[in-house]
Amino acid sequence: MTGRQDLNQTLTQAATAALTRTTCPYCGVGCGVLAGADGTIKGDPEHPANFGRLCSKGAALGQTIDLEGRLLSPRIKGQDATWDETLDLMADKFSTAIRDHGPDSVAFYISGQLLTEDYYVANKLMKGFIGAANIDTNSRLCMASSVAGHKRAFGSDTVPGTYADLEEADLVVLVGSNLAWCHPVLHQRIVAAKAARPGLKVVNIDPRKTATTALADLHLRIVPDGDVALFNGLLAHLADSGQLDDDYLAKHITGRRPAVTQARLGDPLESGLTEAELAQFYQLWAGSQKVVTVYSQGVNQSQCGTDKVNAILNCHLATGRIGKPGCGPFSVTGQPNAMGGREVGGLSNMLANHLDIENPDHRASVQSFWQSPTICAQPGLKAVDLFQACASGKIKALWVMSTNPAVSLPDADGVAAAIAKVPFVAVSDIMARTDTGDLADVLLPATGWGEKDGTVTNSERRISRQRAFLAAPGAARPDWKIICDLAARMGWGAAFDYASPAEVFAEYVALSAATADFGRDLDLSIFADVDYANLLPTQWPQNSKRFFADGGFFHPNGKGRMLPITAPVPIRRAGFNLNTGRNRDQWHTMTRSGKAPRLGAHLAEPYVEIHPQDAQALSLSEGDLLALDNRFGGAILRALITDRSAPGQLFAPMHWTRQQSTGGCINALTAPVVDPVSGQPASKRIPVAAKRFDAAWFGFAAARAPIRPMGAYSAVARSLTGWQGEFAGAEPPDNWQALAQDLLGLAACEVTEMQDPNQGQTRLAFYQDGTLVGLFFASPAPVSLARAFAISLIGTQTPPLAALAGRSGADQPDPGTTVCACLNVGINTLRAAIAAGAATVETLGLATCAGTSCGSCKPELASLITQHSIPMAAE
Ligand SMILES: Nc1nc2c(c(=O)[nH]1)N[C@H]1C(S)=C(S)[C@@H](COP(=O)(O)OP(=O)(O)OC[C@H]3O[C@@H](n4cnc5c(=O)[nH]c(N)nc54)[C@H](O)[C@@H]3O)O[C@H]1N2
Ligand SMILES: Nc1nc2c(c(=O)[nH]1)N[C@H]1C(S)=C(S)[C@@H](COP(=O)(O)OP(=O)(O)OC[C@H]3O[C@@H](n4cnc5c(=O)[nH]c(N)nc54)[C@H](O)[C@@H]3O)O[C@H]1N2
Ligand code: SF4
Ligand SMILES: [Mo]
Repeated sequence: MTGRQDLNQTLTQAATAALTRTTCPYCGVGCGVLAGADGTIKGDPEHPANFGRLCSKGAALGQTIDLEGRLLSPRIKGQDATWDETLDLMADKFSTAIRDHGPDSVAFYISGQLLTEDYYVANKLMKGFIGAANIDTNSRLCMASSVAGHKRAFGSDTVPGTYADLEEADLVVLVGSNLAWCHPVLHQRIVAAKAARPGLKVVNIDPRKTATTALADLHLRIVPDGDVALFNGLLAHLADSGQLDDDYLAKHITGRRPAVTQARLGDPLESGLTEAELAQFYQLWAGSQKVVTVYSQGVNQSQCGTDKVNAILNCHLATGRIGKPGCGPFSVTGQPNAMGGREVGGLSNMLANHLDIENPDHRASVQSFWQSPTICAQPGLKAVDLFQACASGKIKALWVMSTNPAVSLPDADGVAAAIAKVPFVAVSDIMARTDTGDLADVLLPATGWGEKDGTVTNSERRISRQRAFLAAPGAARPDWKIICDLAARMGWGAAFDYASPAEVFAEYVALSAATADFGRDLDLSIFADVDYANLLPTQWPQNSKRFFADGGFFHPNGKGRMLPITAPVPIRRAGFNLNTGRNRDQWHTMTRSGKAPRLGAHLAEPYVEIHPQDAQALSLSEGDLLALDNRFGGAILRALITDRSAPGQLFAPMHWTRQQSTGGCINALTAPVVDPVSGQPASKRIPVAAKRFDAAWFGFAAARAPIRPMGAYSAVARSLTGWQGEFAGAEPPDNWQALAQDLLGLAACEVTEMQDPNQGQTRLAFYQDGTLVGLFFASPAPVSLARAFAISLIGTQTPPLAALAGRSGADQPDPGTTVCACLNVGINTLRAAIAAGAATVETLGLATCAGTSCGSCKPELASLITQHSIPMAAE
């Protein structure tokens, strides 16, 4: 660990020895974690989300809390500055823009990774004091369609489900969700429930086979956006076969007739499924009293995302399968505080505490509670429009907090250019270098996970505490504090004079009490006078209360609404469709998870899955690179030839940025096309052209010091001994040694070079004082090499001949690419154990220990056993 150890010497022995009860900062499952300043991380056995379990990302948190790469001081134009200088400058820029161009000329773009307290004050500052609503969040890219769908059906953004419902259900339908990789602990809860009660059936609806598919009794490989046709078909079937709940419908629901009529007009075969598959699904659904439909980005991130949500909700409303144990639609949230951000009103079309901007009574009530000089009168710009307003010069001052839009928004290169055009840009982050931070005038160092205090709300409306167990490093401040410090300089100190996040939370709870007369779902009375320091994970409105089992919807008439939904016209066009999503062991733009070598070891390179037929048509072999492009931009990715997606369908992860790669940033290709209702970008359906990248050479490097991404194709990652990198170029360099030294940042060192003229291979070993500090292998074909072995030599005194052999001796078998990240078990070790007779995940675990810690790799162990090839970009 860099720096942190020195810092911690100042902490008392007792403080470092004790474990702090906190919450994981990654996904919306919201697992309880016991954490120590020495990097100890354990699952909290008492947390009701995980009961002690953690996934690979949670388990590796201890590897991400070092200070390497951290932003430790405010910076103005790249120079360290004091907080006073920085905040004065910011206040001046924001106040001047507001004075000269009006409150709509400034914007905040924030994040579902902020804590509720940070989110609450950011929203209060923009909507109540600046007086505009140009505050949007990355939840626009994530949950907006669910929010809009809930509001249309329920009259409020209410998630009625609980995790226990998944265990109690007869049927769990996973739509557009790779739960095994993205909500692993929730997935494991279903796995355990299914093992205990094999009658529990699982259906997976996804155009692609994923790790989640392994659990499913039925995989429905629909065409992209085939969801509406499918759920409309289901509704029509349920209606036609007399399976609707007439009593529930009569008492609690409006819109039955038009919804059913519209559903009957659709053609379920447009889902891309066969009659037999449809019949099987309908029968399972109709025959299961307890059905939970879990849905995620395959639903939300679509041009018809909100309609998909309502097509699903229609089926649950029509059958009364909602709000009862084991029943309900369940939109699982992505980020740790996606739900909390929605609660405080962090989106540009919400006010605060689930109140509406458009409602004058709501506005007046919030303004009077805040005693604010103004209140926004209309919704602000949604994320994609907000960055277009940056490009057009309308936004004069922009503040980005805890998100990386230059990577994660569609048309990422266009967004980067738009940010660069804004006259004044401030970025709050924990890291010194991000693709967005690189474009900022001012960088504000925030305290990160483990250093900050506050609350988060998980997918099942459970509010848990994040607690600090590390001192704030350098000059870093908590986000809520930075926001309040700026508000004070803009003249609103009294309204932002909080001594602690506990005071912010208390105000948030008090606002919900003050606006209780509006009868919204968000009732936080259970948190009034709560002991914040010792707050236990608690669901609102009451731990056991259920929404909607007996009606009680939030439309003015108290009823829920079914909506007539029309399936989109199927698009048939030439060329490839690029689908995007996530990897098991990386988190978004990798600023944190990318620091953990054992996480990087799972999939160390940006890759694209392509069907064997398409690969053949493009003359692609395993290990080749594929160049994608369209009118927005281009990407170069390692081809992973697999039948997981259908021909014509490609899949690439969203994680790689310009910091770790050239050519890996996938959103360079995404069109800024959004769902018209929610404004959520359609990140899963990108038309691209694809062709083989004609590389003159491929390279692999391992080094002790950071490796720089450069050239036509490169991808760098942390390794167990330092760094590793993959490269390719269209032209061979004049001088391999100079190129390698440049890539590896090595000036003074001894070099050994080996040439294999027959195969055109070049191998270089770099030494400093007899220690191997860098290895570089280049070849005209994809480099075939035991990478884990090469990496293991860095930092040792291995002589050049052995180091450049490129494979291990018989006494040191090469473990191969990591599959089990927790216990560092490689693919070769697993294959050997399988060859020796390990025929189940359990016996493989006994033989190799793989899968016996967090269990996130179990689906891959199973697929290795069933002879499926494993998704390794580079083995
Ligand atoms: N490991 C890991 N876990 C994470 C995250 C992470 O970065 N890494 N991020 C978190 C966040 S913020 C989020 S939002 C969640 C996202 O969690 P998920 O939504 O589960 O993840 P994705 O991989 O984005 O997309 C899920 C699936 O949607 C499918 N899909 C694409 N198009 C369609 C379609 O038209 N219909 C259907 N039915 N499916 C389709 C894709 O093939 C993909 O398998 O994960 C959270 N958890
Ligand atoms: N193509 C494609 N694009 C997508 C998606 C997809 O599926 N496909 N998914 C979308 C979704 S669902 C999401 S949620 C987004 C996520 O996209 P982003 O939000 O852009 O991704 P992150 O890497 O999580 O960015 C968080 C940033 O906050 C910083 N940070 C961490 N902790 C703190 C803190 O405590 N305070 C501050 N101030 N900063 C902190 C991190 O270093 C990092 O730079 O991506 C979206 N983009
Ligand atoms: S499932 Fe994994 S990433 Fe999600 S909260 Fe739990 S430990 Fe963290
Ligand atoms: Mo997300």
